[in-house]
Formats: sequence, C-alpha cells, structure tokens
Amino acid sequence: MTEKVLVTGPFGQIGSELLPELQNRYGEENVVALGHRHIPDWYDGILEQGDVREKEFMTELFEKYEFTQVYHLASLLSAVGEKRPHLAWTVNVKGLKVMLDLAKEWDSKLFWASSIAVFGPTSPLDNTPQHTILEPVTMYGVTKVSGELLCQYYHERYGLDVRSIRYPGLISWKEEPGGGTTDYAVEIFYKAIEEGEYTCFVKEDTKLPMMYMEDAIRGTLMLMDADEEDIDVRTSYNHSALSFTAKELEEEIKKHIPDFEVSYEPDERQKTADSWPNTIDDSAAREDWGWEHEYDLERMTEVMLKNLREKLG
Ligand code: AKB
Repeated sequence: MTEKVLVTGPFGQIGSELLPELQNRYGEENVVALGHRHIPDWYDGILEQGDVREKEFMTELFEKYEFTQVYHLASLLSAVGEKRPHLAWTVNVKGLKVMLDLAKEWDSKLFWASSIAVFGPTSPLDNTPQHTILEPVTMYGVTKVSGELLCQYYHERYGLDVRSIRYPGLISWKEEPGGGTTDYAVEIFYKAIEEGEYTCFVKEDTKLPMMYMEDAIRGTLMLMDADEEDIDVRTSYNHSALSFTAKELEEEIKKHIPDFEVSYEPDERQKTADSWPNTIDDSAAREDWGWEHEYDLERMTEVMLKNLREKLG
C-alpha cells in the first residue's frame, strides 16, 4: 500500500529535518507539509497552508489525500507557552484532538511530539522513570500531560495506533528552535562562532536531558517502524541520549574555540529548567523498540560546530 503522509509543524526544529527523511522514504509526491505562516525557501514538495485547530479544513485535507500516517509536530514550546498560555492550550491540545479524531476516522497511524516538560518539581529529578508523578508547572507541560492522556485514551477506547516520544532539548544546526527553555544549548553554538561570547539565560549548573537531532529523527522513525505489539506505552516514551550542565557545554565548545566567553544571567526560564529532570530513564524505549543513541557531547559539539561554520560562512 502506498503511504500518504501528513506532517504538521513541518518547518519547525524537528519538522525541518524529519520532512526530507520522509520524502526520501515515501517519495515527494506522498508527503504533504501543512505549513502555517513561515514557509522556507528550501522546501520542495507538496504544501498546504492552514490551522491544525480548524476541524473543517483538516477534514477536507484528509478527504483530499487519505493520509495513512500523520506526524503531528505543530506545537507551542515552553517559554512562548508561558507568554501565551491560552494559545498554547488551543494549539497543543485542541489541535491534537482534531488530529486524533481524524486519525481514528481514517485509520491512520499517528505520531505526536511530547516532551520532558510533562515532568515537574515533584517528579524524581535523576533517572526519571517512565511511569512517575506528572505535575508540571508550565502551561506547555500541562498541555503535554493532557495530550499524552488523550493519546492513551484513543488507543484504549478506539484502538488508534498512536505513538509518541517525550523529546528532551534538541540540538540541531539546520533550523533554530523557537521559544523553548532548552534553546540556550543551540544559541550558544551560534554565538560561539559569530561573536565569541554568549550570555546564557540559565545558571551554569543547570543540567537537562538533551539529544542531537539526528538521533531524535532516527528514534522517531524507529518508533513508527516498530511492530504494533511491541509498543507498550501509549502515553509517550521517555527518550534520552545525554545530559550536561550549561558549564559542561561551554567547556566542550572551548576545546574548539578557546577564547569563547560565557556569562550566566538566569531569567524567568530558569524556573522551568529547575522543574525539569537532570537525567531520564528511557529503558522502556530501549527494551520495546530497540532505541540506542549515537551522539555524545563530544561528537555532537564537533558536528554542530562544523555544520554551523559551513552554514554561516
Ligand atoms: C522546550 O524547551 O520547550 C523544548 C522541550 C524540552 O520540549 N525544547
């Protein structure tokens, strides 16, 4: 059967790297990017423009293409969600509900992006288990917990094949993240190359789970390729690679750019960072569908600097 694939949020940090992979796999003619406002020049393929919250519009899209798979990535991130909590709720939860209903109706396999933001100050900070207390203190986290429960409900009640990952902070050079708490771990590379100095908005001992984007994309496709009977978690899988403090990242970059200077001026995002885990236990993902990461801090830093230097000329 020919797969017909829909990608929402296709030009965000994850979508920009997942979209070309999906086009390679399924053919450009079988992958539809649902953009909203910003459409980048590099994109070559089928484009639709609209809002994931509009049920009528989304229904017409499903009727037109008869999607067999959906990668629902459209979401507001944590920092911007704190500035616009109502918008975060409607995009992240209402948008997901529209997608769940249509995936159920069309019997499509659905991937949805969750986050380490589901955890909060009452979750264990170290080696945070797959199943634990989820009491997030950000609107973003609230939308992700609600979304996870909705996904599980649609699986249990309607048999929907819905799969999800709790992404950690993602580090990539192709597209910059927009409005997250972990954005410093990407910004720092740009500033190191372009200005030789950086003012970091979290404290130097802030330690968060992170992942290089290539690992994240590979993990996403592994989860979607896994046999249905191997998927035991229908809320969302813990998905981990490395954890480092802001200072450790600074020191790793300094091995390549010795004069690089970083100062630390924590802002309101520190509170969110403090409420998230230091390290994550992702053994369920490793056991159920064979997840293994490939990038450590050293390799990721090398690759980031090399690619960004080329990109920024
Ligand atoms: C954010 O910082 O909001 C995101 C995330 C961890 O989900 N990068």
